[in-house]
Amino acid sequence: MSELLHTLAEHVYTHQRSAEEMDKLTIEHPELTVDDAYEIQRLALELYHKAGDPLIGWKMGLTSKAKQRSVGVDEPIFGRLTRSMELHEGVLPLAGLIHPRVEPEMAFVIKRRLEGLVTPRDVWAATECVMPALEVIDSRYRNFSFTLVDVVADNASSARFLLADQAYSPYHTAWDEVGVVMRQNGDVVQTGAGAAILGHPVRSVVQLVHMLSRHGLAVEPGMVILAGGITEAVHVHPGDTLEIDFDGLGTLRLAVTEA
Ligand code: OOG
Ligand code: MG
Repeated sequence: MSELLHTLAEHVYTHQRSAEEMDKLTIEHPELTVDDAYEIQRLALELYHKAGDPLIGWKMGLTSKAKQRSVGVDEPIFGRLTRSMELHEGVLPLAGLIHPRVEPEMAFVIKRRLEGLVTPRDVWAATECVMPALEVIDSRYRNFSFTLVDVVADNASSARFLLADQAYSPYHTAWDEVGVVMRQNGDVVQTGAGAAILGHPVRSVVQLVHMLSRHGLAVEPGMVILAGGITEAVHVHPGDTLEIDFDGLGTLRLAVTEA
């Protein structure tokens, strides 16, 4: 089994790097479990690490019922963020991506190690700041279609992310009540509120830490956590401009370019 998981991890890594679509792993390997899928995710990320692209954080995915329904999966998942996934300006070159989608997120930056059965107050005490953010997801599976096992093995569709320049104290506002409006080329395409993330984004961080603990993992100081999409993700095309307005907290802009 462990040899198969290594082989599949290399397969997934190759497609993540080449941006070529692949078939669902579960077509050929229906026997794979969710734990196998997290092991494939871990092994693929070892390959990123060997290529000089270290882990800098974690993401939660499928944290709202709407998102779970839209992809046909009924539980939250976690993925790994590496250094090369972070955008440092509001420009998204499509080179290296297959069929990207963009979604509004909230990011937590953690200053103290978090592990085990933490509570929301442990998370607040360990949070340096919270920032508006966006995530670019890009499933490596044909037609963006997958099962729970497939999407976990493909690192929860992680591709790119952008954090706002402005960081806020965790106590700055009620994060669940922050309204978000996403415009694409001037048209409103999605609206939502922080509460879409498991009722309150802090709950997503709590759940992440619980899930990591089951795998013997922890959130280390300095790491960034994307708490989950606040709305459905929208397809983007070359020439698009996206504006994501976080009520009272600023606007994130993204220009989509060919290369
Ligand atoms: C899985 C990743 C979802 C989120 O925030 O819900 C995600 C997918 O829909 O491809 O990043
Ligand atoms: Mg996301």
